[in-house]
Amino acid sequence: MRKQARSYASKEEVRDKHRGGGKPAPCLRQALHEPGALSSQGEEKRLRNETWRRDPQKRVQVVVLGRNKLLLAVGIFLLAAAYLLYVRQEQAASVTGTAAAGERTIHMVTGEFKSTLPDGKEIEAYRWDPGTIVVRKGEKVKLSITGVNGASHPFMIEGLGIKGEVKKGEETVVSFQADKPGVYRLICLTHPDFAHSGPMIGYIVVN
Ligand SMILES: [Cu+2]
Repeated sequence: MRKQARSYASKEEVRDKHRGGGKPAPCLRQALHEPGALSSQGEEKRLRNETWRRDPQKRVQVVVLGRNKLLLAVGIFLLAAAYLLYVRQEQAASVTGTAAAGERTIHMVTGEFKSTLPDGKEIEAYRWDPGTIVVRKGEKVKLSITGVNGASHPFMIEGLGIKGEVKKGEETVVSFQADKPGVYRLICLTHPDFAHSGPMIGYIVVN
């Protein structure tokens, strides 16, 4: 009997299991009825929606970043192009300057050589620097001379009928056009030779 009863009881247990009276498997419970499972599904949906909603913003951000970088790149490119253009124009200007087209400016300064002899005597010579310039026949030349050494240098350019004066710290500009080839002397009237702290003579070679 005890064996039968035990057997019956075990049958009941089996029937209960078949009716679904027992606790359902955790995985099934989770999938169908567990609020946690639903909320996790909802969470997933919500996250997905949020991602979709956020995505266009991200795309906009990416586009904005891309546009900024593009503008930066374009800006850098334009700056580089402008610089190259400027350099090329400068080079072209200096080339045409030597090609006798337009007026060419030549810069010059007044300089001074100074030395002390063994007996303590000081000697000096004022100079035009550069001492020699070369121009073409018929070329329009603008000679700009700035006074560095010496208070005053009154000068003349032989054969061109030009006279002027260069003072310390000041710029003197003379324009000329030599139609005859030759060597024209730029002479400081105060320092024309060694006896007068010179020779402060420059040479304008016209080819
Ligand atoms: Cu002089």
